[in-house]
Amino acid sequence: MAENITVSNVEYPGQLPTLTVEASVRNSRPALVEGGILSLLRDSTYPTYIFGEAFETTLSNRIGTRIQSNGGISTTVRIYSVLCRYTAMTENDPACCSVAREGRERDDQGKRDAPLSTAPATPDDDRTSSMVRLGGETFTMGTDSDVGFPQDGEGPAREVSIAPFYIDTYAVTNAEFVQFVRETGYTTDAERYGWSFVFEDFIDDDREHVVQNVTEAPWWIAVEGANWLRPYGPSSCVLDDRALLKHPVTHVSWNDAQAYAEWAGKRLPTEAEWEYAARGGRAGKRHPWGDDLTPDGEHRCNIWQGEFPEHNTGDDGYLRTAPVNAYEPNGYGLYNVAGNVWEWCADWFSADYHTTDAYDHVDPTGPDTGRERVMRGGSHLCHRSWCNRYRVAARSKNTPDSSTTNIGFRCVVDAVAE
Ligand SMILES: [Ca+2]
Ligand SMILES: [Ca+2]
Repeated sequence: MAENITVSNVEYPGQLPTLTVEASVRNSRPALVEGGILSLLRDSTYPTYIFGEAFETTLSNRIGTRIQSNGGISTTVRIYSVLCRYTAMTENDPACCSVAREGRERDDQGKRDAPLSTAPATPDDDRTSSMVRLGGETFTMGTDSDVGFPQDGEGPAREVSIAPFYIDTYAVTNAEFVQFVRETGYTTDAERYGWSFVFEDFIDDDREHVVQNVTEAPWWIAVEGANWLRPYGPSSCVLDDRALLKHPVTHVSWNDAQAYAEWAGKRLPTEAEWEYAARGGRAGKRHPWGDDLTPDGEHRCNIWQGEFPEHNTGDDGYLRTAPVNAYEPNGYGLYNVAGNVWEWCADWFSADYHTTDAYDHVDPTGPDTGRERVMRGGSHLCHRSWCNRYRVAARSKNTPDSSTTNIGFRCVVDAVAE
């Protein structure tokens, strides 16, 4: 167990801040630790019962982490990067949707390609056990309605053809992400940076971990130690509440979602695939189930009721995330495409690329480069009065290494043509 930690020699030679830490460990022999800026987690606070013996082994191999210890001492030092700046989105990018991390960009930032194909799946493929086969037709993407945000590029409505594919019935859950991390030892961006954005009402009692508030969007708080496993701060844990395992994973960046998809033999949906699937066959409708937000007074998705951001009445049954199978599915059998969590798409975001000659109306994949990736569907923090982006044509975006309380994802695989 590391004790008496001394931090010195803070340097920035590469994409991650590097510092040297000397930690005296329980048996008094020194261990030298180098890596990203760190915080230390002890065995007693980390759920080693989930990761078992593999945890320490995996730990020392994590990217950006180098642990040298004398005499084979195995410490449970976990290295985080915490000195990062961030800014809220500008007025044109309402920060109610999410908020962007602006840290020291990693070498791969903005350069990682989104795989646009997978090994095609047949109906008996293991990957498709909880997926729906769709596509092979043309649909109307986007909207000409003035209800939305023309500056987001919601329009014009246009005909788009989609090849056959399978899409996850549900968003990826905490339970599935636990399995991914257990098998791969993957470290999320939030863990590398050492913090993530938590909606203010959700922060656990321990306020000492608040790093900074976002002036333009004070309901977003950067919380040290918040990540997919600890969604409300260091004293919360998705493993403490069995019910949470069936909720969508959150605090996952686009990079993290991409890594998960790769591991699962899947990929992130293109924005066109996502919208086609989300519409559930209901052409031109505002929501996946129709134009009325609450048909017959019934809530069909998990968003925000009441005054944002002061008071959420939770009329729809959930103040935070809902289980991935909550509410009625859409016409294609997909759950919670609208609301609950934003869902990352493969495409770079552009408000007008789809209006240019370069845009391909057959399986469009978005511009070749960009700064932010597309998110679709809105989240449990969306409110009618504020940004109304839980509509099926609505679009939003965030930088590929950003993570928050309200962003998750679902995956797709290519389908063998019938
Ligand atoms: Ca709700
Ligand atoms: Ca959703």
